[in-house]
Amino acid sequence: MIELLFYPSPNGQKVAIALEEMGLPYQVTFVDITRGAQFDPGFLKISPNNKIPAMIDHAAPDGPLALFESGAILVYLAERSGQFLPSPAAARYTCLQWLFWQVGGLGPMAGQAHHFRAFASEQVPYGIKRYTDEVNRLYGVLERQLSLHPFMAGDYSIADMATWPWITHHERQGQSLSDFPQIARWYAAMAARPAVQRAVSLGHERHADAIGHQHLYGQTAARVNAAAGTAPATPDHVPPPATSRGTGVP
Ligand SMILES: N[C@@H](CCC(=O)N[C@@H](CS)C(=O)NCC(=O)O)C(=O)O
Repeated sequence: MIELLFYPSPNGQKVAIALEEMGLPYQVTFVDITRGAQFDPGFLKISPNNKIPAMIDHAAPDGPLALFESGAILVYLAERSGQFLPSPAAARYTCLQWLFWQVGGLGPMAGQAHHFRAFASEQVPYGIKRYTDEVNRLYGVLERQLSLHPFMAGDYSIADMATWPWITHHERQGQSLSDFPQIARWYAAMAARPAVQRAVSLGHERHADAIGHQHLYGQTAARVNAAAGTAPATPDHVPPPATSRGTGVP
């Protein structure tokens, strides 16, 4: 059985989509990142980056295997199930390059756009413009790719599963799908898939609130070290005051 350490945010949902699409049996352990559960020493042993998603394959062929980082987890699950990551080299690396594009590009940039546009405790016009523009550029890249292929890497793959949950927040990123008709087509096709619908319904009632912001923003190395028991707590791990602007993760 695979244990998914999960919160219903885009990075958690991408793994839930993969598990549902692959038909792998799994159980969900909710990690409430809005209440600081990502700093529990037991969780940090599995996910030293104090972020979801993480997973444990309790029945892995060589013994229990724990992983963090959504891209690594998606590749593992694709190989475990033999689905959604082609074997021939050209198709495999095409899929991996788009997966890495999401994990290293769209995800972090969209996350910053969410922060500056919806959650920051002060309005920073430069930050808002920089990340809204960069997400817009990335949407343009995705639009061009989807004008050539039905899915990001040709056939439906873990690259699409990684990207789709981030597009659900296009409005928060300052983007309109009417400007990107190929993304809109692809987005609707995935939204209609029962596996995607099951995945996004997982824990959908959970939302970050002002207390959540105290745990999610203003993190430093000192805070993680203190939580992991590797260094004494210092004053700079005290959470900043909550903002009243917006709710949600990330
Ligand atoms: N690079 C990571 C990013 C994961 C990530 O940002 N997770 C967020 C939720 S979407 C999180 O756990 N945040 C908790 C925190 O920052 O303390 C991945 O792809 O798995």
